Amino acid sequence: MVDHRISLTRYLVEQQRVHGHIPSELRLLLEVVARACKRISYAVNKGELGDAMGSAGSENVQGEMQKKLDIIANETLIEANEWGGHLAAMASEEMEGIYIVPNRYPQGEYLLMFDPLDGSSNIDVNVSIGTIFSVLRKPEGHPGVHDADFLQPGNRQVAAGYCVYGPQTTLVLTVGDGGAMFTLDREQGSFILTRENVRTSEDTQEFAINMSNMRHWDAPVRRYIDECLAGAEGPRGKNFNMRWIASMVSDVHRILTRGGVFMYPWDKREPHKPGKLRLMYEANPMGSTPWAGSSSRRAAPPPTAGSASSTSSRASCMSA
Ligand code: FBP
Repeated sequence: MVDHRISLTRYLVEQQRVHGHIPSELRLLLEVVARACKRISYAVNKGELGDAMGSAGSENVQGEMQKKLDIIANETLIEANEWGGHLAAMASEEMEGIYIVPNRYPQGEYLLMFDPLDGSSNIDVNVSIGTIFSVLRKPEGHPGVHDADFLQPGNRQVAAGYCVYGPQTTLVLTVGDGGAMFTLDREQGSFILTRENVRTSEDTQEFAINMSNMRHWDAPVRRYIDECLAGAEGPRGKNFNMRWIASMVSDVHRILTRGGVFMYPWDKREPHKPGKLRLMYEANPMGSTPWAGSSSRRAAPPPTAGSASSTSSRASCMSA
């Protein structure tokens, strides 16, 4: 029986050949990232049977205790992507500095940033977690690759996405023309297209924020949530529900699927810190996936050396 389902490979080939959205090098890079996510999905799915649960006994650059799976996921992405010739370097939530592709491999023109396993606090309790990734072009005009090459504004991303490891393994990505969702067919071992031209619904009845931090919030955030909690009798004239999975990748996937607002605002607990979530491999890729419809970005020339922009943000908020 002919399988008319569209695989990730076929979808990307059509994005390249039919729509001219992506060059072949980027297509091949995205296929390698997807393969790495598939391997991470198998490791996560094994749970206690895979000797990958629990703490790794080490801290990452943010001072967070690393889980064994954080390190496994990080190494899986590095090993899968370093030899293909698509990348110049990588940056990860689990690594202190950038990882420059070793000279024994061909140097590519792209930069890959990732949060290997987002929602780490949920790893040991069988709640959905995921991998988040963002792709930039390496600035032209200077040899080698430097930290500053990664510091580009979010609208310079040439591709972005995430993979949720939950009841299903779902890969969501954009190459600049709307988002597409793929579900992992475990029997076949391939990602199959399940939703295309994904757009988030305009309206919402749900907000996602860690309410236990309310006493530390700034007044505008407090007022917005108070208005939602006031429900139909309040200024917004409708009832809202609250959801908080504490895995941003899963909260944002829900919002992409049925609308909502996700917030992890700055708060007074650490006033010097701009917020908990990282701009380059959490906020930028998750903020871009649903809305990447504009054609302008594809025409943008590769950035030149020194075109870095600031990366600090005060409040992370993604909404319908
Ligand atoms: P990491 O797990 O990658 O460190 O990400 C941060 C995160 O887990 C987000 O996924 C989630 O939204 C948030 O922290 C949960 O924070 P809190 O535990 O304060 O609710």
